[in-house]
Amino acid sequence: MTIAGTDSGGGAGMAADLRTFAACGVHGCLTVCAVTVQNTVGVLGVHPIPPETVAAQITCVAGDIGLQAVKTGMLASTEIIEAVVSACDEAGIGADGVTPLVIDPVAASMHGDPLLASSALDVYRRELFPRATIVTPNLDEVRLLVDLDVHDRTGQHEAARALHKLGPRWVLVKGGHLREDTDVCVDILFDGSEFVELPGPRFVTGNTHGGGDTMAAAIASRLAFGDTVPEAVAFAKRYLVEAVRNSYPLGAGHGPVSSLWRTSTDPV
Ligand code: PXL
Repeated sequence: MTIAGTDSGGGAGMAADLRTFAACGVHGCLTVCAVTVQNTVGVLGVHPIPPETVAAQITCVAGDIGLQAVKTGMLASTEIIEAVVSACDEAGIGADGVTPLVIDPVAASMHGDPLLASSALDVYRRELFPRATIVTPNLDEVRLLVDLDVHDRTGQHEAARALHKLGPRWVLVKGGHLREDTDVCVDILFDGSEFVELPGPRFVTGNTHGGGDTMAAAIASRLAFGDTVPEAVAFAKRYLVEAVRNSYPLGAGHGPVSSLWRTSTDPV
């Protein structure tokens, strides 16, 4: 299940999650937290869903279909995060339950438009992080969450340690925003004791809209099949590299990564 927001431009958020689930062979369920009015140029409006409606979507699906893995994206507000936390606790979702929980701590769009109330950071850290199987921040989200400016690999390690202290079982500090790496993009996976480096090529493209969502959805997909966290993350890295390699222009702004690079357009 994805617990996230919609992007009317179809590039990021829940649309990217569901494409990724489909391409990874997973049936995706959805809990909508917010509707964004958005195109490739920017976010024109954000409309949160009532928190009780958010919780009800999780509860009714968990009680009928059952959930093998859950990922969160845009959660919008403190009240929605609290609703997600209590519905997840009730359904056994999260690191202490039976269902793995991937937290992609979405705070802003590529254009810097806010997708999370700044007052919600506290409840994110306090309530959501301790329940996470894995958190997958980019470097902008690292700055907001633990107040660290990361410029190099050592900084990525320091950020992973600081984030791990907030309670998630695993931390993935993504390196896409690291300017000192000109040819590579290195993500760092940390379980509280060992660092694993995941190197990949860096592509020169502005079409990376939805990249973070796609990576977290690919991790959740593999966790749903029973992969370990390092296996799921290694798969997701390979998956995202191809999605960025196959990204495409759209509209006047930032185009999306291709979460459907594995599927065929040949007629049946
Ligand atoms: O890529 C992060 C993201 C997540 N969810 C929604 C978004 C975005 C980025 O724009 O719009 C709804």
